[in-house]
Amino acid sequence: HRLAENGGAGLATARPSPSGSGWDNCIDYYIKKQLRVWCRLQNRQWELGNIQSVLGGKASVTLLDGTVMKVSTGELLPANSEVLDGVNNLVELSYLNEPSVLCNLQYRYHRDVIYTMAGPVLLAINPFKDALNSGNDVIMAYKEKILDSPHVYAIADTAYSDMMRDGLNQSIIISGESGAGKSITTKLAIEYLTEVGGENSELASRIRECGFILEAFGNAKTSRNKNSSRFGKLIDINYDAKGIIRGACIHTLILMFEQSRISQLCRSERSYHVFYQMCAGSSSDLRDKLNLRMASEYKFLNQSGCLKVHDVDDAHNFKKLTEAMDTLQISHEDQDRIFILLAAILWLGNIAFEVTDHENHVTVVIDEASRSAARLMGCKINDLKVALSSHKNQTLMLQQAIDTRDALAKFVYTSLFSWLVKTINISLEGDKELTGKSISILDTYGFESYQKNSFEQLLINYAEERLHQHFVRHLFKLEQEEYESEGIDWKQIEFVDNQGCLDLFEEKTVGLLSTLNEVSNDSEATSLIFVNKLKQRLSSTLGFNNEKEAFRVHHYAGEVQYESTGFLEKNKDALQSDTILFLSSCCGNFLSNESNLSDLNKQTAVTKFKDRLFKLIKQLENSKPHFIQCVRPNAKQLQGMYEKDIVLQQLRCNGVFEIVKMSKSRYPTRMTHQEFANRFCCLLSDQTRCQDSLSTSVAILQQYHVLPEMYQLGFTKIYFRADQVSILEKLRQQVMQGIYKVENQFLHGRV
Ligand code: AOV
Repeated sequence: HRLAENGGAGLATARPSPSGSGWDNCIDYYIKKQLRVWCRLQNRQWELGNIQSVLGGKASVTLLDGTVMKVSTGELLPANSEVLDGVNNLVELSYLNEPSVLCNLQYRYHRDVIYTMAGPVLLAINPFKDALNSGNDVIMAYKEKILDSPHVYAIADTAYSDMMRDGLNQSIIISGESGAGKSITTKLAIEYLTEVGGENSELASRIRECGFILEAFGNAKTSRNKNSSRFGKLIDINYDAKGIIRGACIHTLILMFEQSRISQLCRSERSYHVFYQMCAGSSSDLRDKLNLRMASEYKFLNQSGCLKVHDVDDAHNFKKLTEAMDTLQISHEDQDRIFILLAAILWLGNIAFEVTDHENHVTVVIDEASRSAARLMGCKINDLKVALSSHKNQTLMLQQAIDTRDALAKFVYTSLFSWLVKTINISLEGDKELTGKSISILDTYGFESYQKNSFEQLLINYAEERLHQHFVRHLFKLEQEEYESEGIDWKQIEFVDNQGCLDLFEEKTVGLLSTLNEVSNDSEATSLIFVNKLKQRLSSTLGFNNEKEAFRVHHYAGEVQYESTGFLEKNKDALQSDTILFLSSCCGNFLSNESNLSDLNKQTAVTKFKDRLFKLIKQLENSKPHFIQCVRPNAKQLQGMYEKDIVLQQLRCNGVFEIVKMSKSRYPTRMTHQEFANRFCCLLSDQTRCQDSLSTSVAILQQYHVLPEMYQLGFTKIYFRADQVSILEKLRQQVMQGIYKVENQFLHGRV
């Protein structure tokens, strides 16, 4: 019963390898055996080759295509042997240098294998073409363990099995840049988790369908992704003790900061999908009821010069949307109310103002737009006119009136979105009494860095920093701290900790967010005052660009420059009191009773956002995490194109190399002495059993010849290398089934 014949993780290969002193000790060996090396050429690209000879620090290398190059030995790195080409887990590579890792991923990618493990983390490289390896048959293959290669399904299966085995909540955290594939990956995870927890097929299909509704209202075409989520979401799927789905709940990091998309679009971007779907796909009845026009006739939609997305059929998607709403049991009456408000928003955008005096004071033009908006919102045209053109009995000036109109439209949309999430959650609630543990899936926004970055990007990237800290904490900090406290012999692995950047944001009085809040509270303040205050307080950590009133933050994923214009207004996020009064007078829709209108203006956008984020992180802390990192293989969203520099930059930022290094030397399975002894004492004969759990554990390990390098005994726990315990588990099963007999052994019903 000798265990660990697979060599285990972390064993050194027999061949000598270049170390700190360079190639001196082993170059002859590489020449003699004709082992492959990586050779960096003048264009900085790495190519495979064989060393022919070395003279005075210069090596002569034959590349694969037969060319011979002379390069300094400093430009050579050891390459893995051919048998390791395209391994499933990067941990299996003997050499973990950058060209080896990049090449392994590329080898797989070009064979349509988009998933690879980096230790415990799944890497998913966006194929930008139809997912080849998904669907019911593949799900079944993973469920029945016929397939076990890296896949989202495999991760979901592990989460589900861990939940069933340990009775603990689990989470699947999906990260990656914008457009890297997070939302598609989330869909696949949900597909799997609803399938394994089957039986309740009605609920399962609701959980799957609600994604489509949320996408319609929360996703838009951006310059990086034609279906970009503009909100973060956490979906909990709740199971009973038997593992059957009993309900689900969606938590959103709401759109409150991407409200600007309702009234202002960047060139070639679009507003939320649902507007275009409604304009393209409504029945003639509905069109009449809403006085609906084509998307091209609405200012909120036509200003960006982009109304259609290649390969997207908005009319067809409108049909899918209403079907999904039916599945979620959103009544036709409520559906109508939703479309009425959406149409009201579009007509609001077309409302024009007329300047009435030389001081630029305005009045609302009474035309089709204002009449339609008033009718759809259920108010008198005169009330709308007053709400949009005056404040505290003073007539507004043009820009103020436009701002008021846009704020109203944004508020209506945000309220609608919140109402929708609440309604969906009621439909997914299921059977609360039967609910035991849950698996939460987190789909975030993804780090964003554009030529011009604003308030929205600052909040998105702040959330990404928080989540990255969660990742770092679980994969590096907690584990290394535990080894230390358990007295395990362990060499610390260096990693980049982003705590410093988080402190920059979160510092109580002088941090970036508090400074923004402080300045926003001052009604006289300007963005220049804000940037100057940042200069006073944070000049050692931030960079500045005076021309653009901009500041630069050094994020874990790269440096981003934020232009501060509009920051204060967006943070105040305030509706004028007159607008609030007006909203409470609207009838026939659910705006007036939706939010507690009087509470609206008490908090800044930053404070609300941070609150939500902290709640979300707290929930994640309460679960066992499984991580998936999505990777964008090129910047052009093209299939088959693998740009090494772009991939490398993402792998570096996410600490993939350190994770693999850590996994090579870590002990993934751990049990307390007591747990181990109780579980496996059935493998000992009566004579060899001991009194205390530590001695029993040691007796088991010795009797079954577990190699000393395969485990370590800590003060309270035993730590194992990968796969060691599963071999003992198999034996234990055989004992339980009577296939294998331990000499003189009696079970005593103890196991
Ligand atoms: P994201 O969630 O990471 O972006 P998506 O999941 O929306 O990215 O993916 C972007 C696009 O890449 C999708 O619309 C698909 O065309 C394609 N894609 C991604 N993953 C796959 C896959 N596994 N199989 C096939 N195609 C895929 V953002 O929401 O912008 O952060 O805010």
